[in-house]
Amino acid sequence: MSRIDPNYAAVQTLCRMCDNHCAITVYRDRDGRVVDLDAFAAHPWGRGRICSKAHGAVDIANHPDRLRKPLKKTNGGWEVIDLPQALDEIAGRIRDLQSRYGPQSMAVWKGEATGFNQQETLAKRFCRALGTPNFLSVDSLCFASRMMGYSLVYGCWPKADVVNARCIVIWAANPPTSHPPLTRMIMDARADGANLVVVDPRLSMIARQADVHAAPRPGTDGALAWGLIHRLIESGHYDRELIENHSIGFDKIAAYARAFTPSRVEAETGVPAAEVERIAACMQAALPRVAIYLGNGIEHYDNGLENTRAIAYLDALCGAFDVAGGSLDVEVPGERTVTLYDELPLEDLAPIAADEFPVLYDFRRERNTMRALDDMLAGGPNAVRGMILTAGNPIMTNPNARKVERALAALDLLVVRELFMTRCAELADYVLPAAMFLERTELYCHAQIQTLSLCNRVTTIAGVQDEYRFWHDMAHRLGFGAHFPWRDETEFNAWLLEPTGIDLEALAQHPEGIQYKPIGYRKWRQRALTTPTGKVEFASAYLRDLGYSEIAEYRPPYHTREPHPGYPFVLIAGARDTLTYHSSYKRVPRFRDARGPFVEMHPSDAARLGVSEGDAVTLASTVGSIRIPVRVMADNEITPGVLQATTGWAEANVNIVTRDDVLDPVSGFPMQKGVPVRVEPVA
Ligand SMILES: Nc1nc2c(c(=O)[nH]1)N[C@H]1C(S)=C(S)[C@@H](COP(=O)(O)OP(=O)(O)OC[C@H]3O[C@@H](n4cnc5c(=O)[nH]c(N)nc54)[C@H](O)[C@@H]3O)O[C@H]1N2
Ligand SMILES: Nc1nc2c(c(=O)[nH]1)N[C@H]1C(S)=C(S)[C@@H](COP(=O)(O)OP(=O)(O)OC[C@H]3O[C@@H](n4cnc5c(=O)[nH]c(N)nc54)[C@H](O)[C@@H]3O)O[C@H]1N2
Ligand code: SF4
Ligand SMILES: [Mo]
Repeated sequence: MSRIDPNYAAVQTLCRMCDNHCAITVYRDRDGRVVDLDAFAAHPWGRGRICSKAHGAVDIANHPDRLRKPLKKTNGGWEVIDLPQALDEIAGRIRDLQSRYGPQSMAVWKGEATGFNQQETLAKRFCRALGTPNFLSVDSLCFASRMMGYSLVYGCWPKADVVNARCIVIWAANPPTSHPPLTRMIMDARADGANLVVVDPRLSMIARQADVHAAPRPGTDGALAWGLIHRLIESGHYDRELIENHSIGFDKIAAYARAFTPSRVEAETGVPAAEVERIAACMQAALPRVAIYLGNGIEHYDNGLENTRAIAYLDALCGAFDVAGGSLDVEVPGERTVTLYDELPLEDLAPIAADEFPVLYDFRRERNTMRALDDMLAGGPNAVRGMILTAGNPIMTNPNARKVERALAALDLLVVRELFMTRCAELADYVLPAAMFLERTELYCHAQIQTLSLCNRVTTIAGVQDEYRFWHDMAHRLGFGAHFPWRDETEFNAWLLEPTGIDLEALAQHPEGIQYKPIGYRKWRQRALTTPTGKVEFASAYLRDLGYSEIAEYRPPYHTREPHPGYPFVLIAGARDTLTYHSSYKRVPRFRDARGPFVEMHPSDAARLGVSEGDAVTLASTVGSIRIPVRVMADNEITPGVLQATTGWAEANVNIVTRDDVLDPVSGFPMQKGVPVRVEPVA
């Protein structure tokens, strides 16, 4: 076994094969080659367990297809060039574009693969210094809608304290596939007697474990939330101290909720009235220890933000906000901010991004990717003509993939930083090999346990740059090197840490992480929240002034609201699977061979269409169609008329079918779920 062989060095770090960051020990041989990894039990996150995806990191580190040299497109083919020359040429072309078309003609796009923390803020810093409002990212599809929905109410996105809960509500999420560490917490709390409620139109893995599983029609969750708000208020069980002294707009939601009787909720969502009562009873019996965890399944509907806001109200009504076993307003370590928003406000640039989706701009200082892609195709004064893309593969993951492809092809300059030659990389003018997580060092905060850890560089590939080094080298070539003065990641990390009172040496000595602050509760008693009024905002004057509704009024989702003749099915695309990760890792044979694309279908729909397990069907929406094999589910696993399809497979890219022409009016999130589609058997 490698792990006990004295020839191998063991390095403690965190796994970033997904965003859970479980602690791992990585083994490397004398040549610096990664040979194996296993769980690092001393770290409180992960607690000695890792999932099967983690091992794929070894395959990726050594993969024969890894990009190792910069490539330049010449006459439709690829030429290998030196890194300094590639960076010089790219800098020259950026300068040229910006002098001809203005600073906003450049964009930076950051995908999910480097996370939402340090690497994202570095990319934002570079973008600011470049003088463009066109920072684009996966935040237009992931997490930001939930973060904004909760933050509008609480000034923060509280973390469900599942371990200490008496009632756990898993809403639009399936942790056994997406968040294995959370699943273990749920199971421990269940063993201690906590009840589990799951809200999901499918009988997901977690729904199989539930005491109550409510299966609403896709995108109707807001109505269910309002039904629960109605029951909690009517029963008088809500937390009076929090509501009377620290909230605003309670009367307005109490009045609005009255219409959401259990029978009205049943009519809207399909969840039987008695089940609505059971969920409310489960929550009431556990007050205030009700932990609601809301997943990504809520976000991809055109009413996702308001549905989130309605669900967010429940924390406060349960008295669970910032209470053990409820939802925690976690504290941050207080590291330095990287984004340059204060130093370079660039007020004149804000209108482009802020006029489209002001809430996204206010919270994230970024532009909606769907609108930016439209501009790339249309040209015009705000058009993006050059882009650096890192850690993402939007042709596979943004909606209306054919259009994404056309938009990227229309650019004058596309630079892609990648591990592999992806669909997006194929369209680039320059492809730069990027470091994977085992080839970087960065800080990571497990906010839930308020613990800071150091992710260590385990290995290096000659000539392959980490994210910091790339932004640094580009900034120095473009004349704003003063914003990237640190020689390398380690110097940068030391600067980040300075105000926290924890230094790099201490972190290096504590691979199990350092808790920077003990968890505190009910902090709203001592200090104002960061909402505009400092209180829990059931009603938001900020949203009202922007022309949105003050409280989270329920609006049915597109597929029940708008007629769509010829498209009788409703498609949910992208429920996670244990062995796949978006479009990443498809090159790892042990994952690819175990899986493949499919669309889940109710047996009655399969019978009506005359298709059986494994048969190919055409799946079509108003924007595009694909061929994909059918998986016939059991009678109770999915609702008739609803389909669920895998994402990330080039041979059946479901995002060719999902739609970018219907966006949530507040968050700007696209319709990647709840898409009206038609299905036809392939002869
Ligand atoms: N193995 C693996 N893990 C991952 C990822 C991965 O690709 N693979 N991706 C990571 C990323 S980036 C993310 S954002 C997270 C997402 O992780 P989660 O938030 O847990 O999302 P999913 O696992 O997709 O589960 C969403 C569930 O929502 C349900 N759903 C769909 N529509 C609705 C609806 O209208 N209402 C309700 N109530 N439920 C609905 C789906 O059926 C599905 O079971 O996972 C992360 N973890
Ligand atoms: N229909 C539908 N579409 C969806 C979703 C859905 O539920 N349904 N989910 C959406 C969500 S939540 C998300 S987060 C997005 C994800 O969308 P993307 O961010 O586009 O994610 P990936 O497809 O994983 O692409 C990541 C790319 O980064 C590369 N990469 C891996 N590690 C590194 C690294 O360390 N550095 C660099 N520079 N590159 C690296 C990988 O090779 C891969 O090509 O997909 C979204 N798309
Ligand atoms: S859940 Fe699995 S892939 Fe994700 S960080 Fe943990 S071990 Fe790695
Ligand atoms: Mo995501």
